[in-house]
Amino acid sequence: MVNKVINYKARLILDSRGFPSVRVDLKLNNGIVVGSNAPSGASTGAHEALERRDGGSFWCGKGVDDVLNDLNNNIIPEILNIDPREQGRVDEILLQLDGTAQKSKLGANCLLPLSMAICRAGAVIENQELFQWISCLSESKSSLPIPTMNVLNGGAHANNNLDVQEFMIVPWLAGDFLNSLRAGVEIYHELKSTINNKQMSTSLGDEGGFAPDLKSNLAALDLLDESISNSRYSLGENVFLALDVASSELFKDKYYEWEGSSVAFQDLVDIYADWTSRYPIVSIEDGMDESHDEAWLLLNEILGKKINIVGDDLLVTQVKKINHAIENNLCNTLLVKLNQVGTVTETIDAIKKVRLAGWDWSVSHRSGETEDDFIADLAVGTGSRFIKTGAPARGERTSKYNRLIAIASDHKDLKFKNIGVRFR
Ligand code: 2PG
Ligand code: MG
Repeated sequence: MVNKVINYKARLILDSRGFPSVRVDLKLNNGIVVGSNAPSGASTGAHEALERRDGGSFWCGKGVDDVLNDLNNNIIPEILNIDPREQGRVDEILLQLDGTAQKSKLGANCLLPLSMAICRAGAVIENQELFQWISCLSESKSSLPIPTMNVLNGGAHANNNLDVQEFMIVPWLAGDFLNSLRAGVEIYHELKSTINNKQMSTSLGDEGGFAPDLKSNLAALDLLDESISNSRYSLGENVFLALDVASSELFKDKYYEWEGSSVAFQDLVDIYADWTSRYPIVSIEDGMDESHDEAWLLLNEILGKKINIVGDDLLVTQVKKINHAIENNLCNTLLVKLNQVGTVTETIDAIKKVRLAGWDWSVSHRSGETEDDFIADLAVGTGSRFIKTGAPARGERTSKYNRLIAIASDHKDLKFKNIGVRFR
């Protein structure tokens, strides 16, 4: 029997911020329906694949009617006769139909949900779980990623006074994903009590972490330290910390707007070095602006031996940018976001590139998410060391953790990633 898509529908859905997004459902000739959703970023990189929106006044300008029309009438019909297991061929056709460097013609929010739905279809036809199929496509060994849970939100994801966008806890109980997840959840609730006891706000930011006003960025690390001390876990032993500064948002006229003053990149490196000497920080993401190579080089030289220097806006999950960073020694870890590049094949190419260079990578959600749990399988199937998918709260975040829980409980043979000796 020839495997193919016999029916389809692209439709509007809402994302976690209440804005329109795109879902693509595909019906296969075995009767099974698969579907996937596009996520949406807020602190986006200048070079990432673009989202296409209708503009105008409906849906606050963020409507996706043009995308849906294109998918339903022009794009999905183009790939109907291809076996969905030919992911590379489908994605190549999508790239040709778009034909632009930044997916500006069709939009990443048009290409990606279709590309992901095709990947799900391939898994169904192969009678495999999605992560197993992704492991075949990426020629990787599957494993369970270490959760990096964003429990304090700032920057563009909250309306508090923290410059740093994400303060993450990294629970790691040797050898066991499920125990580590439990530790992260317990600490999240301990943090809520600690904040409550100080009579500060426990309102949440976009990724489900708390968003209180604090007197400095360092005070956020101290608050995590205090909450972890109140829990049964120990910082530096079975729980670590990670940051996403998202500093492109802070960069103005060659300086960084930091706690009310303009700070030079050398001083910012000193601040990070000081923090990493006080606290067991395993990674700093986007510590410098996406265009500031000189600053990245210094940061990577000073701290790259000790911790993961993660490129998000810097690399935008694109091989060209990754090559530049490898050649110029700008960082040592890739943050993987499917919609920064637009198709599953290009995302896997980016992972293969950094794997060859001996880097780590971390599969990531976006701040605007949906209940689609695709990235959980992407993290497992590519053997990602980390996954970044927000706080263990709110449905669009927990959908990923819940998928990981299902994979971990059903596949006891999967190894939990090692945090790496240099952090311990
Ligand atoms: C980031 C992400 C996800 P956004 O900066 O890493 O946490 O945020 O989706 O807003 O770019
Ligand atoms: Mg980031």
